[in-house]
Amino acid sequence: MEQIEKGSLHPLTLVLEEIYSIFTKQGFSIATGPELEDEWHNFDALNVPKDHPARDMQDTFFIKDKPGFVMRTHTSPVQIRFMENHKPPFAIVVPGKVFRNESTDATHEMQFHQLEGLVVGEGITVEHMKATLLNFLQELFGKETELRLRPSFFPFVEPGFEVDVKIVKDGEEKWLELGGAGMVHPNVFDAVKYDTQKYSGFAFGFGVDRLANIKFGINDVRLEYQGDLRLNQF
Ligand code: YSA
Repeated sequence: MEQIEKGSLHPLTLVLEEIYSIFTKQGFSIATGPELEDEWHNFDALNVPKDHPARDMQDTFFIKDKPGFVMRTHTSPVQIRFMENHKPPFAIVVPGKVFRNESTDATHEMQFHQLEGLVVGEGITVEHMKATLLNFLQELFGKETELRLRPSFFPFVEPGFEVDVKIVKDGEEKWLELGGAGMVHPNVFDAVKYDTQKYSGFAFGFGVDRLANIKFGINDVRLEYQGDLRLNQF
């Protein structure tokens, strides 16, 4: 009888399942939002005005037949959608596919996945952010994993940070950039009519493909979208 090869889960699915387990154990809920997004949620409400150079940071696919709409360039608009319908305190993570009109290479695809996080309540500080991120990365990559925050700019946070992770594999150390994070900007809270005197919060956004590649030793993000059955090995 012909032997039929057994399939297996995609590396992105595997890493996302582990991510959900780590965050739900800590009391986070999982939220989602639309891939076709209006510019207000994708940019304006996130403190990125129409003429702001920060819009150039993300190469946008605009929708010809639907003016005012874009393929979302990041999962951050789901922060706004969630806050429009919920009152603090809460802690969420948001997985999702995002799209950017850019040329591809081993670390860049036109479609990829991000994981957004948002924690809002009274008395939330940058220390809570650092502890949450470190715990997450150590659970995912092991107890030796270290976190590095570098000052950076994202319009929707102040202060903002670039998040790097130190991976130790076979005795070798390597720093890799995972994404951004910071304390939610008061203008973002104003957009969703939260009391900025009462509430504070932190947010973060990581590339899930990058997390999966580190986890499984995959060296080219484009492999994840080609339906290549050799990915079965993970
Ligand atoms: C920052 C601060 C916050 O409080 C919340 C979220 C963020 C992240 C922000 N929304 C953002 O999208 N930043 S980013 O453009 O630097 O992308 C974040 C991560 O997505 C990158 O560090 C990288 O890991 C991944 N990424 C970006 N472009 C990519 C990509 N992965 C694959 N292909 C691409 N083209």
